[in-house]
Amino acid sequence: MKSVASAAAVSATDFHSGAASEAGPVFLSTWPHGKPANERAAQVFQSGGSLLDAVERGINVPEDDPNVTSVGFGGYPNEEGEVELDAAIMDGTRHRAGAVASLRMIKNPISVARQVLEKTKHTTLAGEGAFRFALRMGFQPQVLLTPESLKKWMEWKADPKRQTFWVDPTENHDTIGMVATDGKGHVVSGCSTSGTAWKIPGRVGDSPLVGCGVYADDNVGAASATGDGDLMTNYCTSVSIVHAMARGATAQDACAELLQHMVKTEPQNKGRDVWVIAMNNRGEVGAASMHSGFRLKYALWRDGKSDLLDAVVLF
Ligand code: SD4
Repeated sequence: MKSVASAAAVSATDFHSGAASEAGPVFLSTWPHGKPANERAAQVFQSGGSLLDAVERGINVPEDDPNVTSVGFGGYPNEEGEVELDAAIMDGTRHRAGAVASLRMIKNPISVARQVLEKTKHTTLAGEGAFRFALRMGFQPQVLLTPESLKKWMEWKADPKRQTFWVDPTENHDTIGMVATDGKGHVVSGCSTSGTAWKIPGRVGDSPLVGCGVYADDNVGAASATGDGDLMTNYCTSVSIVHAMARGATAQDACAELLQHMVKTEPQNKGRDVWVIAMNNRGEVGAASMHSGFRLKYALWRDGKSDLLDAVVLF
């Protein structure tokens, strides 16, 4: 039987190859901190950097910001009080990604993921091996807990009624997902996170997994996701969206189609935290929130204009 994926790969060629416009670059990111990230990415690209450089350096902005409590430095730690970071970056031209999972003590996992992409034949490095690779690449180890994130962890630890997983979903949704095009049909997808707060050590979320947190194919477009990675991993979020675009859906409809499918397979998913962004290789974008309880704000940079917008709510 022909798989959905292979059918979609065929239709990717049918629908979109060569359809890219000559418009300018577009950067699309999750959450309000996506705005300064897009602005940095645009600046890097306009100064002659590649699209991969732009997405990497854009994502470095929330990674470096201690006030963004679920990305990079200052991200909330796992249940043992250690920050473990996940990130991936995918190049739509080479159809290849670099990724790191459960990386400790290095504040810019997206840059380590980029090194995996550029310097190795591997796609994903995890844990101790990812850390040792980062050291070999010249990254400096540092403590990633801040006084604020340590305080939050101690409060959680001290609470006898604490949940052992995802204490307060409304507090910790700051993962950065970024999708971008150069305006000439090339697309890149990047994602970086400290994952769910108080996670079990070693837990790998959707963000560093190719097809889940990131997916990019110059023939079609790119997607990324933020939210409940333990749920979304099971739906291969980003590749599902890109394949829907390959079958002819707009970026917005492709986002909606995936969320509807998630609810069709399990009605309770209506209440789960799922937020997705997508862009086709012509720079047309989509963004969707599963429910109105916590609506995704997404950042869009286009034609020199940097905006923060509300995603479409499905349920
Ligand atoms: C994860 N998807 O590790 C990430 C967390 C996230 O908004 O995106 N929060 O499951």
